[in-house]
Amino acid sequence: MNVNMFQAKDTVLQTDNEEWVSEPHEVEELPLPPDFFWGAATAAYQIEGGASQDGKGKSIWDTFSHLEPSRTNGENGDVACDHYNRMSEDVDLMASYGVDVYRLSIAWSRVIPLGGRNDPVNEDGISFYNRLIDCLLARNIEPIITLYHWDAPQELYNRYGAFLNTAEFKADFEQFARLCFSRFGDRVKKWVTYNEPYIISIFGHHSGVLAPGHSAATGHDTRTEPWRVGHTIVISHAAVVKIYATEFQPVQNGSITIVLNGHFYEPWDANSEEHKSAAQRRLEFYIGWFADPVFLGKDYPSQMRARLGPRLPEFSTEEMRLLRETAPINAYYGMNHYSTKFARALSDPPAEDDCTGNVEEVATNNEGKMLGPVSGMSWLRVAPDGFRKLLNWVWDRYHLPIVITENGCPCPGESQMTLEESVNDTFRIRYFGLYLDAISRAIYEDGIIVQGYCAWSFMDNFEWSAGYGARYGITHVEYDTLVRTPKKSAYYLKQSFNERRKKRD
Ligand code: GBH
Repeated sequence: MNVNMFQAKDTVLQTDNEEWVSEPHEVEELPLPPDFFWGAATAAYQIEGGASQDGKGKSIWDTFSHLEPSRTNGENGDVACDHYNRMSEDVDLMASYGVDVYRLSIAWSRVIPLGGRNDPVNEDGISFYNRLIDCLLARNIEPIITLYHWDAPQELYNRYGAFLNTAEFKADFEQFARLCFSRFGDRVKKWVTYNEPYIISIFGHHSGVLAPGHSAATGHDTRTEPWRVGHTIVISHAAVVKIYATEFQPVQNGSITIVLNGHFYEPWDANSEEHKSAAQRRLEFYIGWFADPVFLGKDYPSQMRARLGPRLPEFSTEEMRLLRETAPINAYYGMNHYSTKFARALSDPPAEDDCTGNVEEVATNNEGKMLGPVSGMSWLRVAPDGFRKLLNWVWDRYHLPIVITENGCPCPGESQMTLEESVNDTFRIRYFGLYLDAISRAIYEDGIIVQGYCAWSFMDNFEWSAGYGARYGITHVEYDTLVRTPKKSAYYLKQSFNERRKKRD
């Protein structure tokens, strides 16, 4: 196998020379529907900066990124891309890429500094998002707004443990959502409640890699915390969907849903029933955990009930009714997807705080093969076939239109590159091309409805625990000067979407 097939001749990319399970094909620029929309995504804490500007309160990321010793590579989002002060320049730039949509998130503690339902509203924070929304609409870019992309007001953890107290958190989240719908909903028609509940629950309250950093090592109960957090997310999502549907949708006519992330899982041994069912179980523990209650109005997957027992909260009769009532209101399945892994069944008994269904995630299969070329992140391999299989898995189980709300990668070695090297991002172009071809195949060969696509990310930004080294942007950001420079992939996406959509005119 020729590993250089994935490398551009004009750049030096460090990919490994392992053997891959299925070779990524050449990009074919396959068609997409004429009304397919595309854009780019960001999250408030990763780009805004202005950490305490104009009355913003502290979020758990302000706390977490200032811990000693650092858990974020010695870096923080105090300034980030300074988008808070460079917003209109950024919107001009995205307009020059020809995007249809821009997916952003609202920093809760910017609009309600303390976060609670009886706490004061910060009008300066409201006015920032008003200006941003108006700026987008003036350039014909539709905002897709996520209410919660990981930055809970610190005060809510101080008061009652935030997600760990379902009733209190639900009431505060409802009020925050109401504020956003009532102030912005005249112009914002696409709402997302939560970004990636799995990550909030597991990475925030089990491994502790992300804020608030709860783990066994910090004395937290990792047997139960993630499942309580997940429960709070499911219930408060449904409650906010109901509020939107009853109080706002009739007049504002927008839509609402949730965004779930997930890798696809191939069995570690493709010929073994044990490992095949481990792959299926891993998908249920990752995606079904949230998607079954939210989109089907059903209990958590039965595999989870069987394996987690009393660690997994029960839905009350009333909660079940709320889930059944709100499930059909969700407008589409919001999918964040980056890569595929192998799932390997572990031997029983599982660890007492197991959260995977006793499945190990590995990068190599039983024959020593890898999934595909590695990007700038070791976990993120180029595996467009896995993406197509995940689209099929989600479609078969939930029968909902899908919007890709995040997809992208850093180029191999990009964290060490000069500006000139970084903007010549042929690896990323190839990744986008192959993943867009996979969407085309899913639509035209598998009969799946996919409506739109957001690249992650509009610009390089603060990549959480990895700090500023991991560059996912289609725009390069020089952090010393905060100068933005478009990468080639930005123009590739512009041209590729134009051409792909013409093919079906
Ligand atoms: C998304 O999370 C986020 O929404 C976005 O803010 C972020 O910048 C972007 O992806 C890029 O990371 O333990 O092997 O799964 C994606 C979820 C969680 C995926 C952490 C990678 C670590 C490797 N990510 N995970 S692994």
